[in-house]
Amino acid sequence: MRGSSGVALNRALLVTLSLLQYASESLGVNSGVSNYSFPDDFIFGVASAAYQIEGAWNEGGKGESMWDTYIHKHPNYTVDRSNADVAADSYHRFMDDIEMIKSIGINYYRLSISWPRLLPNGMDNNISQEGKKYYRTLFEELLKVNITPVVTLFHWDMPTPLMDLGGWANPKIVDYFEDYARVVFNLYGDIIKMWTTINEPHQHCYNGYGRDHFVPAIMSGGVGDYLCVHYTLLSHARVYRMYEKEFKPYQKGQIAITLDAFWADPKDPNSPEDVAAAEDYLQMHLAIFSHPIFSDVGDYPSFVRERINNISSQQGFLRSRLPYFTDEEIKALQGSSDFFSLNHYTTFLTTPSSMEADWLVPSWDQDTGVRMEQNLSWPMPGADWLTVNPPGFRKLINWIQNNYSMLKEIPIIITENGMCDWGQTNDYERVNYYNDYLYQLLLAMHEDGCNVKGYFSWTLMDDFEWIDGYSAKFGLFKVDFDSPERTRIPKLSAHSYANIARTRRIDFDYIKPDLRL
Ligand code: GBH
Repeated sequence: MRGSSGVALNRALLVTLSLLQYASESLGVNSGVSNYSFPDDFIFGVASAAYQIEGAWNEGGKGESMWDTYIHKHPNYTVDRSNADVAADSYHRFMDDIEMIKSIGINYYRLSISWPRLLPNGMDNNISQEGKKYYRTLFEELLKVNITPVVTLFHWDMPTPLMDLGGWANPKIVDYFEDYARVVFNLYGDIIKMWTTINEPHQHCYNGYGRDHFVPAIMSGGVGDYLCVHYTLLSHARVYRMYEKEFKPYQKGQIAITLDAFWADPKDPNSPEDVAAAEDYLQMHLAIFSHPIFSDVGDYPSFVRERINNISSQQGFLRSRLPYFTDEEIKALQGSSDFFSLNHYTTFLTTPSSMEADWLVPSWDQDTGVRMEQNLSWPMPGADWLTVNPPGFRKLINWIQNNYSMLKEIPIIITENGMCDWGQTNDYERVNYYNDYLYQLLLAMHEDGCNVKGYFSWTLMDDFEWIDGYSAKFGLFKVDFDSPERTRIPKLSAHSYANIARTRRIDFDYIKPDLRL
């Protein structure tokens, strides 16, 4: 008892100290109200994902997703041995969620449809009536209070029967995803005008197919992960073209793919090798997705193609581990996004490395050849992968804007940005995170001319954070996961984010460090 409260006290002290240090650092740079403002038509939203909040895993005729099946079979998979059977119970409490969004004056909500809740077997011959009704009601209730839903078709909860057939590594998934999307557009396209197809294929393929940090945890490094890359891209293109032909002419919506990227800074900015490593990382992990869609030439970047072909051949493969697109597929992919939907959280430092102890051979990591490190002088408020480095956000947006001339015509929309901590409602660090990241976004827009039209905070409320279970808290609202009601309480950051959306400016002094809820 005594021991553990000592630990708790130490941690509290540490947290307070680092908080004070961070507060003074960031106040030193920014105080008062930002001179730049967000235009009136700039979109401010909040984001969530079905599996992370809905719960009701076996209710209303829902089929299992691969996460349900996998965690039930491997209860120790998540760090806190939790699962998402109930999560924030949003399946039953979505009216509370809507009330929360309304209470902070936000009028865009990015959320996802659970594929197996709508199509219990993943296929279009069996549509769940309850599932169908649930999303209709949810979308209509949002619209009633002037909140525009932005809907993601796939945020990682693959129907188990389709995962059993290989999920995104199975070429037939392109057809099945198209069938699912067509059902969705038919059901909801009359009221939903902003869609994203697939959330963060990079995280999903790299961690889920190439490693075991995400379900399906296949560990097919350098093979299964690239199959996933290939068929998520083709599935996206298929759905984009289908929507364009069958629905867009009268539904008039917009549709994009959601890509994520860390920013990569050279560990030593004076070392040409470190500088090259940062660019290699961005090519191998972001451009592998963005180049086929947003570049003028299309296809995988030649750097990525050559790198993977060469290493494949050195390893004795007669065939490259990275599949090839046909000319027709290259064309279908090019320009297949009405906006650049970007998720961003953090920055890593890069140095070149041909081999790390924990890299599989073959693997995406080994093909990339870059060692990723944390800058320990940046705050790390909650997870070992998330350090706070606001300028990385501006650099990433610039990198994207400058690499793809198409982005002069179509905007970038930030569909996720946020940070995790231990869940305190007095989340002064999150207040600073949003202030500082949004300030860098203002600089990217006003000083660098980047074409950014919207921003969604990740996330509305604490949720099931995949392998981190409920241990990592990202919410603007705290959720009490011990109460049957899953009580939701606003954190300081909910107030300060609301103030930014309302005033269109950042008031760095709006929430004082000594303020307590
Ligand atoms: C996003 O992923 C997701 O879209 C969202 O669902 C998620 O809740 C949110 O961010 C917060 O994580 O390599 O083992 O350390 C961002 C990707 C997912 C990257 C977790 C870091 C840590 C896994 N992040 N990942 S590990």
